Amino acid sequence: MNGIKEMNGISKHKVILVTGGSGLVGQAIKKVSEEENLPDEKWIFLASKDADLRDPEETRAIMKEYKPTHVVHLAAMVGGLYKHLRVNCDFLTFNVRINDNVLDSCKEMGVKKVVSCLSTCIFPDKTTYPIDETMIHNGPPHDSNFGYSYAKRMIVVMNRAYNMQYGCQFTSVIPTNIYGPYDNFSVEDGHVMPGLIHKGYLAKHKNIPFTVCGTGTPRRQFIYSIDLAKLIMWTLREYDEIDPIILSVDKEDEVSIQEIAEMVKESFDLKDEVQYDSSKSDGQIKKTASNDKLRKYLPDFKFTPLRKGIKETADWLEANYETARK
Ligand code: NAP
Ligand code: GFB
Repeated sequence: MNGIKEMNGISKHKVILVTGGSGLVGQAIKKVSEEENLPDEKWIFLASKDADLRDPEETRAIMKEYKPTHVVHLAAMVGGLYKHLRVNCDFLTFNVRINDNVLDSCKEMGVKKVVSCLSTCIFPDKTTYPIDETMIHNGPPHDSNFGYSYAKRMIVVMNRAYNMQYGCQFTSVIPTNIYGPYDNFSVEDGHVMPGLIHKGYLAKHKNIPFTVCGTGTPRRQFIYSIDLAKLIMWTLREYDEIDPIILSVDKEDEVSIQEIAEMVKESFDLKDEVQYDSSKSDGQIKKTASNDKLRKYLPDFKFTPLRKGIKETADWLEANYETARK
């Protein structure tokens, strides 16, 4: 880290600061950037212990410490449907503060480019499908995660305002549901994929019945964290628009929760039937997103097949169970 600080002062290297660098997406970018090992890019990965970005002073201090030329802004209060239903207001207020502090500090520090991370759950709930980038503000988001959604929608507004008044090159990406190594595998607080993979692990190793929450009928698009890392890095290097871009698998690759439950069952070689607890909420029924804009830029990008990504993530959890977030 010290070497990076010194180099920033005297060289033309890009110094790329990743907020939320200890999480699912941050760790995937770390892996890809280490494999690429480009000589003109220095990557710094922050965790919340380095700075609580809800605090303006801590945010300013960490920016001054590293003097990034570029920022990938991932840090956020993140969680699955059932956590959103419990603490919707925290999702709104924490994320509004984090985003305001990060973008304000980036403007103050003259950061050349910022890529912030949104989510396809921010789109209107009552809509036509597939959803595209132009539809963000066309109606209220789903009730279950309205706090998080409005906080994230404001990034789009802020990016535009910072560009209009100050000429800042602040943009954003909109990924679908993400999964992969280093996820939060908490059954109570996490997203569906890490939740089901953890439950698959518990069924295999502790004989606890493999139970899916809800009916299994809602549909989702899933992107593997390593694929998303590559696309975010492309966005940082090549994408020049201020308006957001959806980073998603094709709409034909949308699957039901039941289908992913069966793939998880297969990964752990479970024999018993999957149980469904239909007393639990299904949340949003679907949020099918279009990747047409992405395909215009990168027509040949190959996404990791879902079965392969699930197996790799399940194997990662088996190998790292003691230290994994859960
Ligand atoms: P994650 O694994 O939960 O990681 C969250 C990251 O944010 C961690 O590095 C965490 O630090 C950091 N963080 C949280 N609160 C912070 C605070 N107050 N100050 C500083 N850092 C803080 O999340 P992820 O899944 O990688 O998500 C990355 C981005 O993608 C987020 O913006 C999220 O909204 C978006 N996204 C996620 C999904 C998904 O399915 N996971 C889907 C669409 C969009 P610690 O590790 O120290 O806690
Ligand atoms: O990933 P998830 O929690 O959030 O998925 P969303 C919720 C869907 O998976 C619901 C079903 O249909 C649940 O009934 N499900 C089945 C489970 N079993 C489980 C389980 O064990 N855990 C969980 N969590 N769900 C999120 C937003 O929406 O999308 C976030 O709330 C975020 O803000 C994320 O943006 C990408 O896909 O519904």
